[in-house]
Amino acid sequence: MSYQNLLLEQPESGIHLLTVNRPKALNALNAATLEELQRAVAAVAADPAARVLLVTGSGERAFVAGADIAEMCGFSAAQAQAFSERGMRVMSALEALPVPVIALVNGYALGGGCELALACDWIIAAEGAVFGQPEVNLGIPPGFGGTQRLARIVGRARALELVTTARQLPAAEARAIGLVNEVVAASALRERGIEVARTIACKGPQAVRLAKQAVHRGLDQNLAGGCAFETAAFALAFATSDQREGMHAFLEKRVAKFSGG
Ligand code: DAK
Repeated sequence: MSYQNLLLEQPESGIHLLTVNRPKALNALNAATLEELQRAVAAVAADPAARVLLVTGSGERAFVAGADIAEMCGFSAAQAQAFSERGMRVMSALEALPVPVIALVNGYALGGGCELALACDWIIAAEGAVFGQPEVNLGIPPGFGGTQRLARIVGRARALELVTTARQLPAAEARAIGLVNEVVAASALRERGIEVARTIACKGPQAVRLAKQAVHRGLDQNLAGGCAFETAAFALAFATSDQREGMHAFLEKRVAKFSGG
């Protein structure tokens, strides 16, 4: 599958690395890039051997500096709606991937770029990364789920401050408010992402998928509903060969060899 604005690689077995690659526009998301992102996410979803997806931006300055302002500038309301719907579909598809998705934020993650990172399961940031929802500077509100996901992650008051003031946060502050899990040197970002992905890739693949699904399903409903889903996921794991392998390996004091079955 060929892409003009993305790179989709597999640095190691089961580990996919998606790079938004429009460095001249600081990796801004135009409609063509969103369409390619949709295809790339679908390709990862269709790979039964996938274990983790890492998402980053090319170059040293930006993860993604937002939706493409030059393209959006002349939109009619109908075009804006279609663009927002396309972006929303991409973010939802990313979030719904069965495998963990980790954003490696290497620079500016602004507007649609911050929203792309928020749609990933968690964020590892380079020391110089900058986060923000500056849309109100342009006379628009966020349009790819930023008002919703940001509030769920950092809480109502912080999200409201960020989306109404357009204040940009350095990586250390983003970590302090729970937007970012970990901050590393820029030179170590890719390797740290692969290291975390490797840790996940050697666990029981079905168990990882079920655990991810349970967390997401639970956050969309009340505690009782979430716990009911967790019970079903737990029971389902006992129909897998990986559960038997994992438990026998523990009892036999050896490393488990998971097959994904
Ligand atoms: N779109 C298009 N081009 C961009 C861009 C963007 N978001 N960000 C940067 N660029 C381009 C610049 O125009 C410049 O291009 P040339 O002039 O070289 O051709 C090149 O990237 C380098 O940028 P700068 O020269 O500005 O670099 P600086 O280091 O001086 O500044 C910056 C870096 C990231 C602080 C600055 O570029 C900046 O403020 N960029 C815009 C950031 C921003 O406002 N992002 C939010 C975009 S709005 C919706 C759907 C979606 C959305 C909202 C609603 N609906 C339809 C409802 C989402 C909106 C957004 O994401």
